[in-house]
Amino acid sequence: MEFKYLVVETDEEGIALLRLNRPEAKNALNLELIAELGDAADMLARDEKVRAVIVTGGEGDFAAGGDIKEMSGKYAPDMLVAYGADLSGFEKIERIPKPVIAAVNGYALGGGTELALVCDMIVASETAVFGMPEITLGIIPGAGGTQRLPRLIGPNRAKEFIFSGSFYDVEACREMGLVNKVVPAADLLEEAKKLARRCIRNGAVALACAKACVNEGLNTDLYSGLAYERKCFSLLFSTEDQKEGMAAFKEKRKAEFKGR
Ligand code: DAK
Repeated sequence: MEFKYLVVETDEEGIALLRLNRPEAKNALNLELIAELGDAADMLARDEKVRAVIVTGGEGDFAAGGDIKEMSGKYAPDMLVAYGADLSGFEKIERIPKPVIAAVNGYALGGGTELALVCDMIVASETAVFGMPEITLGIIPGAGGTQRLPRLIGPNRAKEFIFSGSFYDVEACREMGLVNKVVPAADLLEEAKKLARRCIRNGAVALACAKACVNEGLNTDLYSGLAYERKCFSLLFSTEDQKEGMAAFKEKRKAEFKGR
């Protein structure tokens, strides 16, 4: 699949790199780029060779947010139709049934922080800067920031983040629980890959179920979440990977998972 603003490559380990590539605008997320994210997410979700995904801006900025120049002249009806209909790029990334890691360098602002939030884990370089400056533009976060950020770091810290529109360095973000790991910029992609490898040595079906349980559970009450988890837990006993994992334990050897 050809993209205008993305570069997608999968290595021999099955780790796909989804790199935003609009450096002249600090990877600002225009409608076309957001739609491409959705198409890339569909493709990576379906591709059986892909076992984990790293979303990154590469050595440049992660993303400086939604495209302010594209949005500036619009009125509510335009936004309801164009942007309202197209949260899909973000949500499709969130729903890829495989581990998805954001590897963040430079600015991750507004929609950039929101894009990192639809990933399962965030590895950030020492120079990364996060923030939701939408309020300084007279708007609010519109791609999940007011919903996903408080679920991750708690409502009071999220309100400070959103109400102030301030920029935060990685140390502050680590303290508030926004990022999983802070690494030197030169090691960013390798560290993200290491984390991906630690996940994909496990079975793909169990990983997909674990991700679904956490994400579904965050959207529902405890007892519905527990019921969902119990069903997934039980269903995993119909997989070859469960038989292999438990046999390997008994035989004191390393499991060879097939994702079946
Ligand atoms: N939009 C458009 N262009 C941007 C941009 C942005 N968000 N950020 C940077 N650029 C462009 C700059 O205009 C400049 O272009 P030229 O002037 O060279 O043509 C180029 O990138 C380089 O930027 P700067 O010259 O400004 O570079 P600096 O190093 O001086 O500053 C900065 C970097 C990142 C601090 C600064 O550019 C900045 O403050 N950018 C805006 C950050 C921001 O306010 N972000 C929030 C945007 S609102 C939704 C989807 C998405 C969203 C909402 C809904 N749906 C699907 C429903 C998201 C909304 C937002 O994020």
